[in-house]
Amino acid sequence: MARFIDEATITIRSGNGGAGCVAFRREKYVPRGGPAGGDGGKGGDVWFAVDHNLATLLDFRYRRAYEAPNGKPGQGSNKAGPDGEDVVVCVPLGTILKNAETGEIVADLSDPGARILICKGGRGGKGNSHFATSTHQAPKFAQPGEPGEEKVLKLELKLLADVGLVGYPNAGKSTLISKISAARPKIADYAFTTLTPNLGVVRIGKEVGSPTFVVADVPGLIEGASLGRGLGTKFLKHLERTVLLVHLIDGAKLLKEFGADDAAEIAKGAVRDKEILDAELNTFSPELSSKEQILAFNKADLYDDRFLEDVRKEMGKLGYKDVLLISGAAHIGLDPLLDRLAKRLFGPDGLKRTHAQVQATADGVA
Ligand SMILES: Nc1nc2c(ncn2[C@@H]2O[C@H](COP(=O)(O)OP(=O)(O)OP(=O)(O)O)[C@@H](O)[C@H]2O)c(=O)[nH]1
Ligand SMILES: [Mg+2]
Repeated sequence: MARFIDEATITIRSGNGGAGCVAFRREKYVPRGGPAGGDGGKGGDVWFAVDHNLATLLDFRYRRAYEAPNGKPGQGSNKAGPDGEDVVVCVPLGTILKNAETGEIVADLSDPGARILICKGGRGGKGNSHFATSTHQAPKFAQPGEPGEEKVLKLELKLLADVGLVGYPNAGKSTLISKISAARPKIADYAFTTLTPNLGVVRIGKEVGSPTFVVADVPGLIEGASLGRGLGTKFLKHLERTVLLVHLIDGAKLLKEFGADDAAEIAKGAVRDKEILDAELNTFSPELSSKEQILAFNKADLYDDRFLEDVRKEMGKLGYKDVLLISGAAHIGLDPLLDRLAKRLFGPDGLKRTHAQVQATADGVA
C-alpha cells in the first residue's frame, strides 16, 4: 500500500487585477476625442474543491505552488481587458486547510460538494473614461489593478477510517488487519513494528458491490504514550472520525506474565491493560475514549478452550461481559467480529460512510 501522506504545505496566489487603460477616441474630423480607456480584467481566483477521485495529498508533494493568472489591462475603444481564469485546486474529501504560520483553520472540505474561494483575484482598475467630469474631460490617468492575494496553506487530511484498532504493541493489530482486508502491513514479533497508520478495506460478503468499511491499524500504545512514551499519541488523530474502536488485548503477553493456571489473574491483567490504554486515549482526547469499543481478547490460539471460557467469565465479573475471543493469526472468531462490526456500521443506526469508502478506493486499497 502506498505510504499515506496526510500533510502538505503549498502556496497559492490569486491573479492581480489588470490596469485600467488611458486612451482617447480617435475619430476622423474629431480633433479631441473623449476618454476611451477600458477597464482592466479581474485577476483569477483560487478555489478549493473536493474531488472524489483523490484519496491522499500525495500530489501536493510534487506541486507546491498554484497561481491564477492576472487580469489583462484594459484597452482603447473602451475595451475591457479579459479576466484571469480561476484556478481550482482539487483535494480529497475531508481535507482541512490551515494558515501555515498561525495554524488557524481557513477551510474544512468535509462536505462532499465543497467548493470554497480561498484567494480572491484583484479587481481590475477602471479605465480613464470613468474619470471624466465636466471640468476635466480628458483625464490622463486610470486606476491600477488591485493586487491578488498570496497564502501559504497547510493541508491536512485525516485518514477517514470507520473502525480503529487499538492495543499494546505486539497485540496483533497488523496481523488482524492483514487477515480481514487486503492491507499487507509489516508484522513482526517486536514492539512498534507499525510506525505509521495502515488502512485496510474490509468487504462484508463476497459479491462485488457488497458493503465495505475501512479499518485503521495504528502503532501500538503504551502507558505514558500521552506523555510521549513509545511513539506517543500523535497518530491517534487518525482515529478521531471512526465510528468505533476494536480494542485488542494481547493474550500472549498475559500468558507470559501470569502463566496458564489462574483464569482470574489473566482476566484481571486483561482489564488492567485495557484500562491503562483507555486512560491514554482519554488524555489524548476524551471524545476518542468515549467512542464505542469492541473488546477482543486476541491470540486465543495459545489458550486451552475451557480455560479461555473461564477467562471470559472472570472478565464478565469485572464488568466486561461482552468480550470476543479471537486469533488473527489462527483465524479464530473473526467472522463473529466482522458480523458485530457490520451490524454496528450498517445496522439501523449505521452511518453513511462515503468519506472513508471513497478515499480507500482511490487509494487502491480495496
Ligand atoms: N499466537 C498468535 N500470535 C499472533 C497472533 N496475532 C499476531 N501474533 C504475533 O504477534 C506478533 C505481533 O504481531 P503484529 O500484528 O505485528 O502486532 P501489532 O499489534 O501490529 O504490533 P505493533 O505494530 O508493534 O503495535 C507477531 O509475531 C505475530 O505473528 C495470534 O492471533 N496468535
Ligand atoms: Mg502493527
